Amino acid sequence: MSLILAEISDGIGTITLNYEIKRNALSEQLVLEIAATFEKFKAERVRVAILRARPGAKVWSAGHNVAELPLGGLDPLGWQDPLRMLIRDVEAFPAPVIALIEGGVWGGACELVFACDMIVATPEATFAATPAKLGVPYNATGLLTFLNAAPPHIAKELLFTSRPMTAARLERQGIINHVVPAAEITDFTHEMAQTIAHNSPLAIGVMKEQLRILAAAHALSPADFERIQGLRRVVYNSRDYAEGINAFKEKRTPVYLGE
Ligand code: YXS
Repeated sequence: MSLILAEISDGIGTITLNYEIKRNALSEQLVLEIAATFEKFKAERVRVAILRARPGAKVWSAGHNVAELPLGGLDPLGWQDPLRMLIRDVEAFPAPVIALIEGGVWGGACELVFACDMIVATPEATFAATPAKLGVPYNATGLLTFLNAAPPHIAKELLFTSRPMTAARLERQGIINHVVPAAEITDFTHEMAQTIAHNSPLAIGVMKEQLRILAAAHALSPADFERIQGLRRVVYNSRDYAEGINAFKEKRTPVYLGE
């Protein structure tokens, strides 16, 4: 059974997350299906991609599939992790990706939405970044996504509190492009996509890639790289990391001891 729906119409490709039973958790299978769809969209020279959940969704995505977060001293967000692959796919897709948001966006899905080129959300949509709640040592490129999308104090409030933020608050911060009522959001987003689709796809694709390169242009010394890896290893080898994952699986509140 496919975990997404995909369609192309008038040069606009739409991917609909369709894994409601697990609240559109970003499992490896779902991520691979999105990646394959992006390849199909590329072959069909799609000019805009829209990433959405089913209309009326209460949860847009519950984030990384917690059941796929490794224990036993493995990096939970390494290069080959499905969420990391999905973020890179969105950033590398040669046309704008618009996130159409209804419902709650959680954890790694919050980063996924922030990595999209534009965000259109309903007033009821909420956004929560959850590494702190789960005890996960988020990775450097993931944190850079937050830092490139949000003012540092807002990024830190999202990351340190794990509390959902409203679409209105994020729109005031310039993170969300438009807040649109649910009844109008599909047409609104398609109208914006059609405007883009009538412009030069070459110019847009090259500007998108330049903006990606510029946003990622940070000098990091080998010593800094090794320090980051060492700091993260302490966390994913910690009792707290295992506690966060196990508490989620046991549907209880985690107790963090800072070790
Ligand atoms: O118990 P069953 O088998 O029915 O499955 C339940 C949930 O276990 C499952 N599910 C998930 N499975 C894997 N990974 C997930 N992230 C996940 N979220 C949910 O889906 C079934 C229905 O869930 P339920 O009963 O809780 O639905 P609900 O409608 O009452 O509540 C919806 C949510 C989204 C509020 C609730 O499911 C929830 O709080 N989910 C976890 C949100 C979250 O903390 N996500 C962060 C995942 S970790 C991540 O993204 C990064 C690694 S990080 O943390 O670093 O950002």
